Amino acid sequence: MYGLVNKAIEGMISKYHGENTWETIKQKAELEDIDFFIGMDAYADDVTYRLVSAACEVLDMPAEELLKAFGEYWLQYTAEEGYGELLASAGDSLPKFLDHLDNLHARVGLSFPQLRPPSFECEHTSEQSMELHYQSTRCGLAPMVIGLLQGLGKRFNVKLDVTQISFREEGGTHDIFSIEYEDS
Ligand code: 1MF
Repeated sequence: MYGLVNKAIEGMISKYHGENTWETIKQKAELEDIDFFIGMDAYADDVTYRLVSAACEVLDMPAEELLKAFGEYWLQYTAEEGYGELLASAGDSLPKFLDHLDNLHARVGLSFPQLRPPSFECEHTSEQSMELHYQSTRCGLAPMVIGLLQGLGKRFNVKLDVTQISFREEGGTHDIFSIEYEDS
């Protein structure tokens, strides 16, 4: 994944647990030789997975919880680190944003061809509900999507309820989330 993702993990851990904890985690992930991540460089996915699993061990947190927190953090982080306009251009409401996510990734992918964007497809079931189909080349990131959705709820000031109704891990073709939302 692009280094931006690893930088965001570093940002979240340093902010909430301090620099020393970050150094411990980096060492546990056997990444001590990397002085810093470069946002626009593509890294092996393995680097990110190792960081997540080392962080879970050091912080004594289940991976789902850490990934959820990271999903929420990602929106804040990218908004502040130069992608504010990109996010703003995807839409000014939860359903619009989700409808335009593939388009957002396509735009990033034009400049950064090593992007392996996930795909999000909305099936709008009412004014305030949808089923969201998430397809990714990567495994295990559904909890991060739940965090991303919670983060979008905060961004648009919308209360939402997310339930995962299909699990790729359990033999589903892909992950599906049922989302109910309400303007605040
Ligand atoms: O392949 C990748 O490197 C990659 C990196 C980040 C693919 C996707 C993403 C973003 N995505 C991460 C979780 C899903 C991963 C997967 O299933 O394979 C989050 C998608 C998302 C969902 C809901 C709401 C917002 C979301 O993201 C918005 C977004 C998406 C991409 C970027 C920024 C915001 C982005 C911008 C620049 C990038 C890489 C990603 O690369 C750079 C970095 C620095 C300088 C130049 C290019």
